[in-house]
Amino acid sequence: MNQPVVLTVAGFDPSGGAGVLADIKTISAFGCYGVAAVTSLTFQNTQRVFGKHNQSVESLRRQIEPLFADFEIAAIKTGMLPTAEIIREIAAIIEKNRVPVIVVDPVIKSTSGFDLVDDSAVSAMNEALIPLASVVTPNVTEARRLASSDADPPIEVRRAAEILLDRGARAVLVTGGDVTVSDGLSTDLLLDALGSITYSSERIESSSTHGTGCTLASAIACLLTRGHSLRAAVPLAKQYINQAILSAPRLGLGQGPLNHFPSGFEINNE
Ligand code: PXL
Repeated sequence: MNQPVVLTVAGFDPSGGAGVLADIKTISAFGCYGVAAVTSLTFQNTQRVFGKHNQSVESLRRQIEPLFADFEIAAIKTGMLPTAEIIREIAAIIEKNRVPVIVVDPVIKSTSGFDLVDDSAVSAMNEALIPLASVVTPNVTEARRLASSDADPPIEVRRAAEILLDRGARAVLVTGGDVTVSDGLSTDLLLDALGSITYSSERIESSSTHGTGCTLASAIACLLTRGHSLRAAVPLAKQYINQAILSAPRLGLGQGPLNHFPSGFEINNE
């Protein structure tokens, strides 16, 4: 069986809802082989984030170099990259190793509002990593934060996506529901060189949404390595997330984890 190797470079969430554990479960669900490098050890449960202990650039390099020496890495998915130095290191690794698929999930805050990255990470993300991305997957808040300064009035989501595309990303997928103002629908906006397309599905009210961003980005990375176009991958990944929310195990007292192995979700692994 041909199993593409997908590397996630992200934070460690001990409760398993987000970060590398969510990524590895998703990568496994999509029939790929997951390897991981941890950028930060976070201290959290489903209710809140209590803190974090970032890895050094050297620790990150020493996690990743042996993987490139050993495997053909088909895709990299990045998540929580807590410092400018770490972002620049990952960018250098990507430039050196020519990985075909780069999915950048520009994590900034946890759902509960904890700052997962330094302020300096935002400009490093814009300058060093977004130009290398096959696709960037910010939510609406992250898209606005990356594309504009806090001092400015909030910019339109589409404008934010255009700015990120202009910085050199091959595509931008803004997630998070309020791209169009229509009740009961969750709408994502994809912008690439061909133009824009929106994907709407019924919004699911659920408290089991921990790690949906990590999971979506990992699912897209796997589908791209399987030869799907981005425009085909996005609705498939969204369908997977919806199934994962609807069949979530209702664990924990806060924002609970997804079910990363929903039954009835068939992935056509060409
Ligand atoms: O979903 C954002 C996110 C990403 N990565 C890690 C996290 C979180 C949210 O808590 O902990 C490690």
